[in-house]
Amino acid sequence: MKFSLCMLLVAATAQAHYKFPRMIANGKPESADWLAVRKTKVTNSRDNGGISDVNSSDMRCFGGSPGKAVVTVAAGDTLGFVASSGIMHFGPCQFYMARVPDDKDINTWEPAGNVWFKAGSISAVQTGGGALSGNEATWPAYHKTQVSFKIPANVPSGKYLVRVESIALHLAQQPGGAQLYVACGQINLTGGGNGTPGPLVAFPGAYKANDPGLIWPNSPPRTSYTAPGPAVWEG
Ligand SMILES: *[C@@H]1O[C@H](CO)[C@@H](O)[C@H](O)[C@H]1NC(C)=O
Ligand SMILES: *[C@@H]1O[C@H](CO)[C@@H](O)[C@H](O)[C@H]1NC(C)=O
Ligand SMILES: [Cu+2]
Repeated sequence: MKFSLCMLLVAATAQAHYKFPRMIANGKPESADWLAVRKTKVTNSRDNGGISDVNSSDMRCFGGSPGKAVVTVAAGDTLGFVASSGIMHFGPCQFYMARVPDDKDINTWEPAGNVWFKAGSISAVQTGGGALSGNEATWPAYHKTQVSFKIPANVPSGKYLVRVESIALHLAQQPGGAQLYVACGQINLTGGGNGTPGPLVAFPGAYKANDPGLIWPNSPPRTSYTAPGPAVWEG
């Protein structure tokens, strides 16, 4: 009896998680899952689970089999990701980009070291002062089935990995309680500018388990929130 109840809870929890298997470029979602988005490890691509150890190398691309395609997108355009089954937990959703060296294969290049700049962030919105809550008004990404950002126009043309990250805060009352849902899309950026994006950070490395942006106390409720990581590079 106890055993079957536990199994039911596990099943119910698993359904509440999610993944990001397709990009949306030029207004159109890709035709199938895990083409230009590197397939995440089975705990995410099959079981919809997140990452709870921010020191793990999973923080780069969540494992990530080699990619199979590249989407072409122009600087200044909007790039999105499909969240299959929807973003079922509240928290911020952020986008990082890493330039793939010209002489490396975009399908297999490992984005280790300080290679990532933050290109977008959908964070908490203060709706009229007072406490923030775990609802859709505070968290614009919550319950969405797709999320997007505008690629800064000044990013130089070239091959990039685009890392989408949704941080689930519902169990983040203690360090290690936040769940991170991550995936890496592969793009060929055209029409770029001559900016120098930064600051560049590493995954793992950019986040600590006790970062205030990875903690969500129940009481007293927070009145402000800053997502973890560096500022968005505006170009
Ligand atoms: C994660 O890495 C940091 C920095 O190296 C270290 O201080 C911390 O103890 C590590 N945390 C875990 C849970 O391994
Ligand atoms: C990216 O686009 C440029 C310009 O059209 C092209 O020369 C290059 O082959 C493309 N690279 C990839 C990886 O698709
Ligand atoms: Cu969940």
